[in-house]
Amino acid sequence: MKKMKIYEGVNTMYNSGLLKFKKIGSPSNKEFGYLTPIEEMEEIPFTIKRIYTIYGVGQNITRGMHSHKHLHQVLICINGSVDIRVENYFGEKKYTLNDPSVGLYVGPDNWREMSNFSEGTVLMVLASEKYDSDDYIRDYDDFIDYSKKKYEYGGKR
Ligand code: T46
Repeated sequence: MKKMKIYEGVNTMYNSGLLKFKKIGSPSNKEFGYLTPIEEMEEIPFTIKRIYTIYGVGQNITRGMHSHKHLHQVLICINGSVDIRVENYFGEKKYTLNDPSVGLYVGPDNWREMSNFSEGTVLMVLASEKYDSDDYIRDYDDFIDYSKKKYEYGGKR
């Protein structure tokens, strides 16, 4: 994992926060628009092994509701808007993603919930590992127990 400057959330949360990407273009040149380059180990603090997109989600749907033991991810809302609630042993925080030049880094041991998808939302996720169903903790009580055992006595991250 590469150390990245996380510009929001770093004081309140361990292991998650917003990453601001470069936005090439200018408001005075509306016709050109913008371009946001994203490279692994540059804007993204890990090697990207998998990309998936979430789209076509109904408005009253909540997705996620699990944590990961080892997976690092960056969530980028490339169209529309979605709320992401992240919770870990140290606290919780809610983010609204609605800008393709912003990514939400979510590391291991974070419970995540995605809700309030606007119509047409496309959420792209860059992941540090290939899909592994054994990496998920899908039961909230198991997540709490796992986190307590890992962090309660100042356990290592
Ligand atoms: C996460 C949030 C942000 C695959 O076969 N391959 C994949 O790479 C993924 C991500 C999922 N799947 C299958 C597993 C399930 O049968 O797709 C189905 C839906 O997956 P899930 O219920 O885990 O989807 P979400 O939207 O609740 O969670 C996903 C990711 O799984 C998760 O890692 O952090 O998006």
